[in-house]
Amino acid sequence: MKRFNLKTVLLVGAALALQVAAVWGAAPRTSGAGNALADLHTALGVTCASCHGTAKVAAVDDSERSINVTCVGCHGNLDAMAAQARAGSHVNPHKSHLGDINCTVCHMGHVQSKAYCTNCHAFAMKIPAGDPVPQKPAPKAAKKAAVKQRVERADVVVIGAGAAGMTAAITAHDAGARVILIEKQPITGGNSMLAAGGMNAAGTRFQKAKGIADSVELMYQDTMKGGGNIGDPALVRVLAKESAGSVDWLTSLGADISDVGRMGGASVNRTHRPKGGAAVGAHIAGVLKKNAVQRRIDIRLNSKVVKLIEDNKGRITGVQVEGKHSGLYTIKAKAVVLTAGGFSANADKVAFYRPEYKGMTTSNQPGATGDGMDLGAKAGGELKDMKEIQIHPTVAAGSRILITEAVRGNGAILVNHEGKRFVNELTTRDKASAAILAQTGKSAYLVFDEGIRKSLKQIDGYFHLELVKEGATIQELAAAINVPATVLEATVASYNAAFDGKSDPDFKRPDIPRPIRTARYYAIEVKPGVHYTMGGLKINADGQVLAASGTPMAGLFAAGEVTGGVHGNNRLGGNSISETITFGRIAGASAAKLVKGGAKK
Ligand code: MEZ
Repeated sequence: MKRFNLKTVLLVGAALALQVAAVWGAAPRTSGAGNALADLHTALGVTCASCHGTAKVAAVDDSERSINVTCVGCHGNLDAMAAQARAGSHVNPHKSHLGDINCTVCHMGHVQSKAYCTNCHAFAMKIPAGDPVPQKPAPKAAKKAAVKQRVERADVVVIGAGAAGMTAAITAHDAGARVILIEKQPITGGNSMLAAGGMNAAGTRFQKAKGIADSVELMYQDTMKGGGNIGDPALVRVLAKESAGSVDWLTSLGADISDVGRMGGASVNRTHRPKGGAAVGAHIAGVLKKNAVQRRIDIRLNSKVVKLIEDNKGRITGVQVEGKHSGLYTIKAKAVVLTAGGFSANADKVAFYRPEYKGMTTSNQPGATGDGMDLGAKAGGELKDMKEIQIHPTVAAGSRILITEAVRGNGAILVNHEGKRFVNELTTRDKASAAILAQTGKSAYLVFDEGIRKSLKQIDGYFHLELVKEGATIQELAAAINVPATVLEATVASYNAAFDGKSDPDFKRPDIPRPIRTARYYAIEVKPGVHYTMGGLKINADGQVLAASGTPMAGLFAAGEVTGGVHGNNRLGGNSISETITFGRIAGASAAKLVKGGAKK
C-alpha cells in the first residue's frame, strides 16, 4: 500500500476540503461533517478497502486494533508521529501519558472520537479529524437485541480496565483462569492512568533502604483516622497488611516505585512513586497493560457491559456486552469481577448525592460515571457510603488538571489572594479543600521554588501545560499573581524559619522537607474539584460483593473505586493505587479460586 506522510495527508486534505462535498455522494459511511478520516481519505482517492481490507469491508473489531494496524502502516506509530512534532509547538499530543493508544481514540474514523486530550486539558488544541461534531444517535441496543445474540464463554470476566481491572485480570490469568477484560472506553488505564502522587505502602524494602520506620499498624491507624473512623476495619487492615506485598508484586512485573514521599494524613513517608518523582499512574497503567498483553489476555475496548446475567439461583453467570461495532452479545462466565471505578465524572450523580458540589470541576477521566456500581446494585449488591465524595484541594484553576498533593508533600505552601498561608498544607483533603473554599475567590496559590520543582519530575508537566506563573524573586512572583509583595515575602520568610527551626507554630504542618529560598519562584492557582467517590459496592476481605443481607453474592467480586468501605469518609492521598493493586489481586485470586472449584461460592 502507498505510504502517506500524515502532514501531507492533512495539508492535502485541507486543500481538498471544498472537494469533499463533491465526492460526498461517493464516500463511504462518514461523520456527516466532512472532517472524519473517512472523508479526508476518500477525498485523496484512498479507497475503503485500503483501510478496512478487501475481505470484509467495514468489519472492524470493537478494539479497532485491525484498523489501527492500517493507520500505523501508512503513518508510523505514535513514536514516529511524535518525532514529527511541529517545531515551535510545546504540545506534542502523540507523546502522552495515555501510552500506546489507537489513532481512532482522538481522530474520528466515521463517528466522533473521544478526543481524550481536550477532555481534560485546558489549552486549545485543534485535532485533525477530531472536531466535536453532532452525530446521528447510535442505533438503540434494543433494536439489535431482536437478532439472536452470539454467546461466548470465559472463566472470568473483568469489567473495567483500570489498575484494579488489569491487576485482577493478570492475577486470575496467572492462577490458570481464561479471562476476558472488558473496557467501555477506547483506552485502558481508567482513572489510574491519571494518578499522580503515588502508592501508599508500609514496611516496604524501599522505605527500609531510606531508613523510614513504618508499620502496618501505623498505616492502618492513619487510614482509619483520615477516613473519619467510619472505614471498614477488616478492609483497612487488608489494605495496610498487603501493601508491601503489592509493591513487590508490581516491582516483579517491571514497575519502578522506588521513590518515597509524603501525602496528607500520613505519619511517615510511605507514598511510593517512580524514581525522580514522575507520576505513578501512567507508569503503572503502562506496566500492567504490557503484562496483560504479554499474557495474551483478551482485552476488549469500546465494549460496555449492560447487564450482569444471573441464573435461577441468583448466581452471577456472565455478562451482556454491547460492542461499539459488534453490537450486543453474551459472555457466559464462572465469575465476574467489577472494577469499573467511581462516578466523579458523572455530574448528575455527584449532584444527586451532594447537591453542594453541583457544577464543580472534576479531575477524573470522562468514563468515571459509576456504571459498575449500577450494574452491581441492580443485581442485588449493597451500596454503602455513597454520599462520601472527595474534593481534591488542588485542581488547576480553569482546568481539570490535578496538581498532585506531592507538590505540597515536597515543600510547597498554599497562599491566599492576600499573600498569606491559611492551613497546614499536609492536612487531609477534606480539611484543605474546605480551607481553600473559605478564601477570597474560593481559590489559592500553590507556591514553590526551584528546589521543590527539581525534587518532583511531574511538576515539569505543569509548565508544559502553561499552568505556572513565575518570578526571579518573591517580589516578582507576587506581581505575577497579583498579591501584596511585602505580605508574600513575610509569609515565605516565616515558612523558611519554620523549616530551619523544624517546627511550624502557626499551622502545625508535620513535615517541612524543603524551604522556599532557591530562585526561581513559582505559583499555580488551584481550586477544589471532585476527585474520588469513597462509596460503592460493599465487599468482604475476599473481594466478594455482599448483598443487603450481608451474604456474599455468588460469582460476583469487586475491587477498587467501584467498592465502598476502604476509605471511610475521606481517602488519604496514595491509598487509591494501593487499594486497586491489593484488592485487584485479591478479587482476581478469589475469582480464579471459584473457577477452579476451591471456593465456597
Ligand atoms: O491518591 C491520590 O488521589 C493522589 C495521590 C492524588 C495526588 O494528589 O497526587
